[in-house]
Amino acid sequence: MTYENLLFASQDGIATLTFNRPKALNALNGALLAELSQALDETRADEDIRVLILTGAGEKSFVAGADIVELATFGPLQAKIFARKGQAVIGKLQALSIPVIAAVNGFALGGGSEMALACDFIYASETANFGLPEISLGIIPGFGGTQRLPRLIGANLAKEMIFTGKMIPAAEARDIGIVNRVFPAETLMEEVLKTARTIAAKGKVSLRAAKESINRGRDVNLAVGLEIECDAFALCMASEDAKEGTTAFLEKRKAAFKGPLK
Ligand code: CO8
Repeated sequence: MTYENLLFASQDGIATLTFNRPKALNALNGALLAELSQALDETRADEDIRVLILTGAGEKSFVAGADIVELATFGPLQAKIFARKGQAVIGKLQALSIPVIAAVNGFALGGGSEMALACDFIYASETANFGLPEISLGIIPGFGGTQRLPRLIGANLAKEMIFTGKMIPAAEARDIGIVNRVFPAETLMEEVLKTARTIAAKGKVSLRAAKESINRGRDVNLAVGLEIECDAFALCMASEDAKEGTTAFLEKRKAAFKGPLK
């Protein structure tokens, strides 16, 4: 499918979804969110896609937040509907069973940071900046920022970012645990692809089980989390991938994982 506000391409099991409104620094409007929802459905339906990468078109921005031109026209009811729509799409992103990497190539502000936070991890360019500047607009983050950011970096650091609305550079975002790795802008996508290829060569069933265990375990106590892990581990053992992985080790060869659970 082709989109107006997104570029979507897939090769060798790795799909790349590029936010594509560079004139507005890839700001999220209603049309873009609707297309993103469709693209995520397309990703989910395609068994061949093993890893998804999100990035922004142009050199300046990943996503500079919700589209303020559109936002400024909202009354409270429309704001609630829009926030729900954004949360639902970002929830759909987080719920994808395959690994998702955010390649943050510039501004990740407001809804843009919130989008990146819903990915499994973030690689950023040295030129990237992260922030939740909503407070400076007289509003607050509405696409999950008050919830996902404190869970990731702790309440106090999240409060400092949200209360001041200040942007922080990629290196600082890495130091406080928002970003995994920082690269020069020219090599960011190459590095993201390298990691994506490493992941794509692993078993789809075990990747899914690992992701689900971590994500579901994060919101429950340790005992329940360990139960989730046990069940997911047992389920992996029912897969062709587990048979292949263990046999390949014993036969001293590289495993060739095929994927779906039989
Ligand atoms: N929305 C719409 N247009 C934008 C946005 C945006 N978020 N960000 C930038 N643009 C546009 C600018 O208006 C400008 O357009 P034009 O060329 O037509 O004037 C173009 O992009 C380039 O931007 P600048 O000229 O401003 O570029 P600078 O390099 O000078 O500055 C900044 C870059 C610092 C990123 C600056 O553009 C900026 O501060 N942008 C706004 C960032 C922001 O506040 N984001 C948060 C938005 S609110 C949000 O995300 C809430 C999410 C939850 C919503 C819940 C729903 C109710």
